[in-house]
Amino acid sequence: MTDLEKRIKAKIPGPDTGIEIRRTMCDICSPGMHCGINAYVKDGKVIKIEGMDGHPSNDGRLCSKGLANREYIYREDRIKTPLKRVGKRGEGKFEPISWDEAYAEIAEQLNKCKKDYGPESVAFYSGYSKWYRQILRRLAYAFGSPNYGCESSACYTAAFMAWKVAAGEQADGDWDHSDLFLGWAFNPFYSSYMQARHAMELKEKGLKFIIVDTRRTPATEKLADLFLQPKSGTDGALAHAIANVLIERGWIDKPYIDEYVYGFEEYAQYVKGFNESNIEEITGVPYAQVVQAAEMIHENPKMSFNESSAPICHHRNGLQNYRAITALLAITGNFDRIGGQILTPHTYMHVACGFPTREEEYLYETKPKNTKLPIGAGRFPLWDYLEGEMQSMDLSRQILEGTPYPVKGVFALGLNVRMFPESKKMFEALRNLEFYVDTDLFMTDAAKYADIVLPACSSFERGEFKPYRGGLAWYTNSAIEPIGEARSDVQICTELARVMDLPDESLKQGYDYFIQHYILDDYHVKVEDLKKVELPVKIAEVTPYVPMQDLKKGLKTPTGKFELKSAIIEQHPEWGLDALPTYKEPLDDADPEKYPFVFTSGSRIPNALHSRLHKVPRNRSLRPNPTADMNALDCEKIGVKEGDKIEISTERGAITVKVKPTMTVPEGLVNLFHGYSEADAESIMDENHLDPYSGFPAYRSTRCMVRKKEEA
Ligand SMILES: Nc1nc2c(c(=O)[nH]1)N[C@H]1C(S)=C(S)[C@@H](COP(=O)(O)OP(=O)(O)OC[C@H]3O[C@@H](n4cnc5c(=O)[nH]c(N)nc54)[C@H](O)[C@@H]3O)O[C@H]1N2
Ligand SMILES: Nc1nc2c(c(=O)[nH]1)N[C@H]1C(S)=C(S)[C@@H](COP(=O)(O)OP(=O)(O)OC[C@H]3O[C@@H](n4cnc5c(=O)[nH]c(N)nc54)[C@H](O)[C@@H]3O)O[C@H]1N2
Ligand SMILES: [Mo]
Repeated sequence: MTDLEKRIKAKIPGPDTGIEIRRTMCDICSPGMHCGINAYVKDGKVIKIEGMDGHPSNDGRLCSKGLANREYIYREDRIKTPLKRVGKRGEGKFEPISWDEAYAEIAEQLNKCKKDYGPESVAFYSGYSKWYRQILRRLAYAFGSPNYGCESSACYTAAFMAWKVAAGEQADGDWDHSDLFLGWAFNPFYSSYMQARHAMELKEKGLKFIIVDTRRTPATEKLADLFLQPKSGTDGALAHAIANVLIERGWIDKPYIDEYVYGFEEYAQYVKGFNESNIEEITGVPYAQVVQAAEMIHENPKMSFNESSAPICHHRNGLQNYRAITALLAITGNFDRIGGQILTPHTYMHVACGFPTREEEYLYETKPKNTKLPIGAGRFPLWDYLEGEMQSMDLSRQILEGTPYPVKGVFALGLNVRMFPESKKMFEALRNLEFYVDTDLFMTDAAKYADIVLPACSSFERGEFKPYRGGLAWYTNSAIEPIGEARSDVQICTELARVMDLPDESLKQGYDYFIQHYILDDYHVKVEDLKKVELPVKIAEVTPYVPMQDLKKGLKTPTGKFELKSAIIEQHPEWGLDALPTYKEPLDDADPEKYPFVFTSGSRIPNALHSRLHKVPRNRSLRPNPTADMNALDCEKIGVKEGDKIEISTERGAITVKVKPTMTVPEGLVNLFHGYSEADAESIMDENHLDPYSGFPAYRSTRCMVRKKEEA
């Protein structure tokens, strides 16, 4: 080997080796992360990746998902050209067409839906990807449809709504200054490793932890000073019982409550119902531990709480349970105080970057007026009142039933059918559409139902504006040319807006126009200049936090106070919702004799992200089969050992997976990750097992039966 060959083999960058380091970003998980990546590129191909040193998210590190990027972007089933369906829906038979043909067909068919049934008959949907959402929303509104909606119908928004009900805005934990961290459904070792590191550092410095989880996890083992293990979806009752002890013993901040909290007397009366006589039966948590939690809260006055964008709210009583937990902060005076929970207006994509933007203006200024209500608004009035977008959990029902009005077209970016409970209903709905476009990197089962499939490019093949906490901003550049004819989602939406000549000049100007004029103008930063910086740069000073300022000024709630009793709900008795954070039983109404186990699905695993990485060989090899965790004693009872197959059945259907006997889940619980096409957790859930407050699906609490599946 020559010296040069050796250098190429070692992937050493330089003009002689032809290897260049380009800076890009991992877009596989959520906007709260988005780690920096050095992509080593040779001859237009990424040959190596590593975490970017000095990047505010990851500073040189990458997780098992981030490290998958190279295999992910080069997955064999990447869609390379626009496609037109030639077979039956779902069959997967397509022929390539040009972009011009695709746009022309989409324009014609969407306009036909509009003409025949009205603009609201077309829904604009986005799956988990987020970076283009402002543009997709504008596209929907420019078309005249109120039906913009997304995966956030099942993620984060319910927690956001709980905060809006209580405090008018989202509040984040100031855990750097807390004495006690209430890690309620807190699994950062698997769901966000940077938070796990941070938690471990704070633990070293003396921060105390209460961890509340249905399972044993690294957090319960490494962080918890007290571990409470409630039954799925009983969190509200548990929080009320803790509150009751705090109130009975006078361990609350009465002057603070008198001044800044609304509805305390009624709330205090209500939580009396959760006590020594019933709490263990409802939640499975011994009363002594409830008292211990209250004692810890009393002894460690500054307390904050994690955000929890998913598990607390993935129950039919989820939003109320979330409110019950936030109430603990209010009664102990830990809202709008140092070391407690602090209002953090989310300045961009719900991430608190520390600088105000005009994102909201861009999102809502063109929302059509005098149209029909968005999908789901009638069924989930609080959702509609607070969010005003489509509650996507009602989409398949409305397509199939046509009430209150017909929905005949769907324009989707990254639709995953296996995100919708009773997923076969969504497949059926897609089959019944008059026109359906899906845009994805891969030929998914959802894409196979589409009339037109468009190829989207990955974060390596395009640029993206990206702010980070601390007033930082970044704009990535593409590291490689798009694979095949793939285009970026924002390019697709804006080109379509131009082809259709929709009445929105800002939208037609494109993504950079939005970033420049609505996000950066106030900071005198130019998009072109931002594109030239290597690492995120500070564009704005973050205003220092002033304790109690928001409370003194008055919160954005009807009473201006922290509302234990929601004035919004009180003012709308016709909604049939409770103004107090009342507790209701989470499980569905199936016969407990016939379905003695509880099926919970979703708890994050390190190597997978929803449906995205199950087909990436390296990640798949870490967990080759969809596998359900069951308590070892339960396994003994039903006569299965590690690797045996079990059938999990509910009133909606059955799936077969391998079993993993473990002590991490309690007796009675069956835990399975989701997103697998061959073992679709959603297929055995009920599409109507939803939270009436938020519309969120109860992914984590369905009664089920389990039996050994004999090999055929
Ligand atoms: N059982 C169960 N189900 C759950 C959950 C649970 O806990 N349990 N969690 C819920 C939560 S919190 C969430 S956030 C959702 C996840 O929501 P999903 O939308 O199901 O998420 P993904 O499977 O990651 O991605 C959807 C699609 O987007 C495609 N995609 C990726 N990048 C791009 C892109 O840049 N452009 C386009 N157009 N497409 C792209 C992917 O290939 C994929 O097909 O799942 C929910 N589903
Ligand atoms: N590796 C990986 N990371 C991810 C994702 C992924 O798919 N894979 N998804 C991303 C997304 S979209 C989201 S929303 C976040 C979610 O991030 P997390 O909220 O951390 O997600 P989970 O691990 O599902 O749930 C956290 C913990 O809640 C527990 N839990 C489940 N049900 C209950 C309950 O009823 N009560 C209580 N008290 N605890 C319960 C689970 O056992 C789990 O340990 O993760 C993000 N990060
Ligand atoms: Mo999520």
